[in-house]
Amino acid sequence: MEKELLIYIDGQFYPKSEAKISVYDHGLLYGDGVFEGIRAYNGIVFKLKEHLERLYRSAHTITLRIPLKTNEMTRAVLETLRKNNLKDAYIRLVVTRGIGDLGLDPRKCPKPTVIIVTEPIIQIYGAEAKEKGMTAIISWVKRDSVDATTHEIKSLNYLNSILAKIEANAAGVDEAICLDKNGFICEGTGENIFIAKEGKIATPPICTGALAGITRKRVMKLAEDLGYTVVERNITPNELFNADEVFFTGTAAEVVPVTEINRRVIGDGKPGPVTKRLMEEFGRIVKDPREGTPIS
Ligand code: PXG
Repeated sequence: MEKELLIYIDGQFYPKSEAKISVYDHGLLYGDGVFEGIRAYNGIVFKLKEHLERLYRSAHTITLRIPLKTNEMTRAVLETLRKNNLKDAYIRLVVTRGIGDLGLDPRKCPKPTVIIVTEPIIQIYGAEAKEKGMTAIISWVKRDSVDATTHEIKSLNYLNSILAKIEANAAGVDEAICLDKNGFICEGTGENIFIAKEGKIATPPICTGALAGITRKRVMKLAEDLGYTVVERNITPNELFNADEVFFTGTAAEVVPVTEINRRVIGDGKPGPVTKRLMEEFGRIVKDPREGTPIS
């Protein structure tokens, strides 16, 4: 039998089949916790520092005191990867409020639960999506406005995104795009969104309730370095339908073209030159040791 993956829970390692937490954990009972989805490429954890900074910011806002200092958390992540002999991996780091009673008062939860799951990369967005582009709908599910359930905080409350994903599934398309309360474009269910029009790139601001994506930030910088103009501004559905190109960015998605939205063809229906260039360059960046933290 193949050796089971080991999961880190509160400083101990457990085989995947035995990695369990209490039903009284407020992460389960109330979605009271924060998380990060991180990736390692070729022995380098891409933007680990930035992911940990965001994790601690999310935790700070919900007054969750993570029991490890950032350098200890870094070590725990790297140790989990080493124990599992992973060089290319998906890393899920979860910190919950911990075990309490059935009431929602976080003061009843003295000790946060820290979980680190690492797995080999499964191609979530396969080669086909990258070559042909993804299909999407704008869903009726509006992104929660800026509060603890928006993605401004990367919390364990993902129902907003999950509802939108259900709509995408029902419509038989790959992904859903959420609007903000004013009807402007916000983001995908687990990706940020960009448009390119006449060589200029735009992406919605974080105040629409979008996550301050780490891939988003890196791709904005990359595009600027390549000579493109990049602006954060409100984008309407009409502009999205009429963009030359639309693409998503995210840890799982990397850079991926969107070629059809609500049955409207985007541009000429094929991944465009700006998207292709960014996909290519981003593929190089993730393997650059300067962009992350080495596992060993
Ligand atoms: N928006 C939302 C709501 C997200 O959850 C992103 C944007 C992209 O952010 P990053 O920092 O990854 O560039 C996310 C990230 C998954 C999965 O399994 C989702 C995310 C990350 C990793 C995996 O669907 N969300």
